[in-house]
Amino acid sequence: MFTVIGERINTTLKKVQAAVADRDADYIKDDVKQQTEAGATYIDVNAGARIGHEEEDMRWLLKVVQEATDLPLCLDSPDPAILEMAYGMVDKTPMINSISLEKERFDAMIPFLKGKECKIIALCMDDSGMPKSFEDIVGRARSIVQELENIGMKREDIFIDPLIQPMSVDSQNGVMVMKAVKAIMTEIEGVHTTGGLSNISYGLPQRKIINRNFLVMMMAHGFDAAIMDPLDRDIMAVLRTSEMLKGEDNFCMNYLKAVRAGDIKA
Ligand code: THG
Repeated sequence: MFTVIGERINTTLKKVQAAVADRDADYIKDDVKQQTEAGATYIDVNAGARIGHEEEDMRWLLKVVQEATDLPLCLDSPDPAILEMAYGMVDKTPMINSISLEKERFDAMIPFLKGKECKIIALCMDDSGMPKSFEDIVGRARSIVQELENIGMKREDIFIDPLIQPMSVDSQNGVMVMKAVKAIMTEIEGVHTTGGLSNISYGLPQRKIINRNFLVMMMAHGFDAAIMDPLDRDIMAVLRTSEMLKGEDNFCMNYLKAVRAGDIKA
């Protein structure tokens, strides 16, 4: 089954930022309930946008979000200290977003991860910056999987984020990441791939059309998890249809169920 990481509890979103600043728990809970209802697998929680408030905002959000859903959380911060605090506050085995090969971040995350029960998103980022080629992405994926397995993490708990970069920046960014996903999913058997889907459309008009088409193409290359908006009904319909077409929906049962529920409709 495809993993849907619901991206909406993120203080870069203006309404979420206002709700967090006002400690408006009802707004947050309503959004989380809608994402849960819409078929999210994890709820991403990112409190990074109010500079100087990340720790208190993250604490408050984790309490409120867990009151609204039984889903596990995806703890989203570049700061290892925030991730460690957040890990201690969750009831269900979380996904940690993220570790990378950047030395400072890597060295702080490894001792914390050792022996912990969790899923982990591993970014194909190192101290030289964003990947510039297919080879960069796949090489970094191999290194980080090796490092995580060395501390006892299971391959099936690792979600490689190849770092989806905008088409508006380079017209080869789409094929670069799709080819890399295919290589990672075939060469590193058992690992998962994920990433912020909407990065692909940044800077272009009609972003939702781009995001939907990109999701189909990524899934055809083996992409099996995405950080995305589960309240976009059309992208969820595209997702369920692609799963069915990939042979991952026995007797098209989930597809037919979604049609009957009115969730897939031309
Ligand atoms: N990889 C990993 N984690 C990530 C990202 C990634 N976490 C953060 C981000 N990228 C994914 N999360 C979001 C959350 C919300 C939106 C996009 C990505 C979003 N953006 C709208 C936009 O860009 O137009 C609206 C912005 C606004 O309203 O201000 O909704 O890549 N591992």
